[in-house]
Amino acid sequence: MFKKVLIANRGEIAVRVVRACREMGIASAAIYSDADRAALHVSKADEAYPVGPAAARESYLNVAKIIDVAKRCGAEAIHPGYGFLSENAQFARACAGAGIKFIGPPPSAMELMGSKTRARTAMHAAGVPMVPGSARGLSLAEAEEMAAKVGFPVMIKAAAGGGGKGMRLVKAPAELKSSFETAQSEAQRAFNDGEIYLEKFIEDPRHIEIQVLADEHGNVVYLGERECSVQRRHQKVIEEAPSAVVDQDMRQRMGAVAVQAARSAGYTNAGTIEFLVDAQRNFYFLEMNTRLQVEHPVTELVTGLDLVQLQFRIASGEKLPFRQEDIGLRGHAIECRIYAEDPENNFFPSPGKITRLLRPSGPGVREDSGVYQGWTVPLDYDPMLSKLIVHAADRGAAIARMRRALDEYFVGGIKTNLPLFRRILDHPDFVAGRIDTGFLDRLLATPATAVSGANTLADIAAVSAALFAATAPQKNGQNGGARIGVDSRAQASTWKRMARSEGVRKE
Ligand code: MV4
Repeated sequence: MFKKVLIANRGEIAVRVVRACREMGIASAAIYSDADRAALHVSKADEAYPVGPAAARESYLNVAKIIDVAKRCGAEAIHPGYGFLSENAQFARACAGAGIKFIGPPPSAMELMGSKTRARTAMHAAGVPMVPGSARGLSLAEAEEMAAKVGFPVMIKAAAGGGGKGMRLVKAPAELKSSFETAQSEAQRAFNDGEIYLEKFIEDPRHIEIQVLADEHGNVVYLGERECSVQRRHQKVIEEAPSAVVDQDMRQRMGAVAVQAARSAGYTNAGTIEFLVDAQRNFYFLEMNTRLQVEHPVTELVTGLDLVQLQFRIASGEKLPFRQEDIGLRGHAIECRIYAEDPENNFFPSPGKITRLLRPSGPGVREDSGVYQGWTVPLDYDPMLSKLIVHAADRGAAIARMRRALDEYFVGGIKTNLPLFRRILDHPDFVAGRIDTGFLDRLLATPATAVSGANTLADIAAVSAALFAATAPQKNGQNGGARIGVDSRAQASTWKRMARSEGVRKE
């Protein structure tokens, strides 16, 4: 096993990787930009090294600097987290060149999956089900021919894109030429690669992905699926495992396909195969993510495995410590991504100082956070603050547990998307598992109806009292915990409860 690992990331994922290091007796080295001197991951790691200015390009994306730090501090391996350099094959090559193990797949597999057309060709050859369309880049004339063959509507996509970048829906033949030309020039500008391919459009699909693990001895397993359909602008908002539409038979078929995809790509370490699932529950390969993903904890909770520890074991040359038949799924897990953004103002980022932080805990609650009370969230990076993850016996119990945990969660000083989650978790379609990639846009298109009893003078008084309670210094010998006048609403908010106990104290 490695003695020291450098973590080339920040925020909650850097903290998550430090925790795995600590449990495995591996020394952890953090890096930080000028904006992150006081960041949580810096204080959690055993060592921390500055890598440059706030701008990611000059710090967290500075390949030469990061490799230099790793060499100087004696790290034998680099964990890239997600985002930043995690899917950069050149970085993985540079690590290898410096004699440092990159904790992830071989650069060749990263490059294959980085080109959507190369990936489609390879996956098609491996027998992976595909949305009907082209495997390679097309000229306009070829695109017109292909569109006529698969039928409208179609989607044109940039080969170098992914995650929704460089995509266009084309509803009718008359629109194809201009859409193709704009998509091509956009892709050329954004990715320096104008290659375009075409697929039949799947209407309101679900996004369901399969987690795989592959060791360096040819063993590959799948760890079930994650349902990731609740998203906005290609940013996932809630993920869960298992999916309400995947039964044991479908899981086994998707898993076998994912394992075959990973094998044929020469894949090692942790990876994810994304699928589009249509209304008839047909599944189609979308892309492969060649990194540990944000939403890995839901898989950890239902499998009981530690994916980051397994990444370290795989990267150090160990064999997978289990076989497919040893993997079981237990209960249901849901994750909410807590962002510093304002749902009232088009989800505009809302960085700033966290003046008050009350975190949820208790049975079945996990919070993977990158922040602390008193810290100022910088505006230079993705504004995700933490991930709130719950685990319970079944989906209904997990939803109830998440509502309870959200009630316990309070972030003061900045706007967060916490109020959005209550709306989602109360929505009849979400509760029934009727979710697809259009769910959240549809929910956001309907104005937030006032919760019964909200916005009254009493509520304003309650909120004021809660803010007082949250910021006033605690008096000795007072717990403020007297409980009278139990609310008929099963889920009284933290604010209301605090306001009530505050009222009791003053009487
Ligand atoms: C599609 C599609 C429908 N039909 N392809 C969006 C992200 C990018 N990786 C692929 N995406 C889509 N591709 C065909 N042929 C619908 C989407 C899509 C989507 C996919 C996954 C998760 C969220 C999404 C939101 C809108 C559109």
